[in-house]
Amino acid sequence: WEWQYLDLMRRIWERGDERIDRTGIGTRSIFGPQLRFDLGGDRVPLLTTKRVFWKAAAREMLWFLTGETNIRPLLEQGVTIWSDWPLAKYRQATGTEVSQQEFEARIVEDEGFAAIWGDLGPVYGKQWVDWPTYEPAGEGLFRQGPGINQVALLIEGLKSNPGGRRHIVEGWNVAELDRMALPPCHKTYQFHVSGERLNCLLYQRSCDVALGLPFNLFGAALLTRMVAAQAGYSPGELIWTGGDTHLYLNHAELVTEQLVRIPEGEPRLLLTRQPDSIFDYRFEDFEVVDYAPQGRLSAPVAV
Ligand code: THF
Repeated sequence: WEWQYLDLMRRIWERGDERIDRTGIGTRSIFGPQLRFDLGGDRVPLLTTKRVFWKAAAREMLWFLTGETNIRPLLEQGVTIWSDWPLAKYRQATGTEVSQQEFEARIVEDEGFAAIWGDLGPVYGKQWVDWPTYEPAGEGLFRQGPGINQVALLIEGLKSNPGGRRHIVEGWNVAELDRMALPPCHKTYQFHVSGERLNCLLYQRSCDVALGLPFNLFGAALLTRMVAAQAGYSPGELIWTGGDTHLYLNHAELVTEQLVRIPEGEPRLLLTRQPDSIFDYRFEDFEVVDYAPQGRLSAPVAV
């Protein structure tokens, strides 16, 4: 399958249209590609043409499932992929040139500081497990109702109504977009039962192919595996569809190097324990085997 990823990368680099994006860095971009992977036999879409830090992606996925939106628990586990946005905000608000390391250390050490500067707003986790509701409170007023746990409802729905066409987890809460540090990129997950197998279709509105996509694919595969295990299905197909699917112009070196590499091996993802609920997985429950990637390729993240 990895050739699908590399072909996508080549297509964007050679034929994408160049445009100036929100971050000002500039991208080459195509609209609406699709990738498909069979998750059967424990196979997992993990790139072998560079080392992907799947452990950070797994910790990120577990963090989403807790409903947490503060980067502090991620930093406590050494995961720094969400630091850039709060850091940029802090630098802008205070006019200080604090380093990323200093900022991250302060978030970990100082709970009050973290509460103010570490929160991303109502992003993925909040919408997934605690989507806000409103109830009429008389005289045209509304009060907050109980939050909706979309993930819990998903598992229930998959068990009780396998033929359903509404098995969706949605991150795009229109009313709250302006309070999010970043509106969700991997915004819609739809699940589909086909016989004994559970398929997942992920729609990602905007995709950083070099840095984000390897994480997002692994994360979606892991989520599908957990959902399948909890709802009693075997893993089926993962279908990824991108909206604006791009390569940043400052990722040229990574792209050029990765495109001469040849995929090798077939990594597998093992879920070694079956907890009672999808919310009870721990990082230690995941194991990746047969993963011997080629060397790391680093590139700057656009904020
Ligand atoms: N914004 C942009 N511009 N790109 C993204 O990939 C992205 N994300 C999330 C939100 N906004 C985004 C954040 N996820 C890395 C990986 C995933 C990210 C952000 C950054 C990254 O830098 N990866 C490096 C280093 C990883 C590490 O040190 O652990 C890598 O080489 O993979 C897409 O969801």
